[in-house]
Amino acid sequence: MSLQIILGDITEQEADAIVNAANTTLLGGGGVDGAIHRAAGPALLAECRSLGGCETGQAKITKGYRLPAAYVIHTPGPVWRGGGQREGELLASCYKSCLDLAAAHQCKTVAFPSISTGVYRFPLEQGAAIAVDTILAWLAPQDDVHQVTMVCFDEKTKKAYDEALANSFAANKSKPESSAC
Ligand code: AR6
Repeated sequence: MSLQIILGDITEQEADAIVNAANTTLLGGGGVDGAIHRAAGPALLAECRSLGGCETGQAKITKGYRLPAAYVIHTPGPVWRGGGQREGELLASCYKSCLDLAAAHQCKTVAFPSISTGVYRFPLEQGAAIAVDTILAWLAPQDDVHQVTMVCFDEKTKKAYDEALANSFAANKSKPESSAC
């Protein structure tokens, strides 16, 4: 079981499942959502149309079509509205819902983008800490998913996730087996 943080493009990841930072319509958009739909091809949108949208903090799964990944797990993250609208709780729910769905589909490798920290303006450092803590807490008691990768699209995002992971290690020195980098 491990969490790794890399710089890269999620559409190129050869994971069992990649996660899409979607919106509640699940009908595509810009950012990583647009990149995933472009790389997967039009059959992905056709399947998404059949799903009836998705609530913020929840997740739905489709096939990966032309992507190297077998599945795409779509999750609408919260739009940042100052922090008083349960944004942190909803962001944690996105990561947990995706991992639960991945495990239910026997996915052993899962790649995430940095959910909500782009167009949805969730503060990067805070979003990274929530992502890392939620993923490590999920990985700790079970081995359904062996490898989780955070795919950061730029250096600034990677630095924030590297720091969040280092902070998590520092806070959990007594539990060194809980993760690896
Ligand atoms: N691979 C990995 N990460 C990427 C890629 C890529 N190919 N492209 C962008 N990112 P955003 P959000 C990073 O805005 O904030 C869409 O229109 C990006 O640099 O894609 O959750 C949806 O339809 C940033 O770090 O997602 C929604 O309407 C991160 O992915 C809305 O945007 C997330 O940025 C969702 O906003």
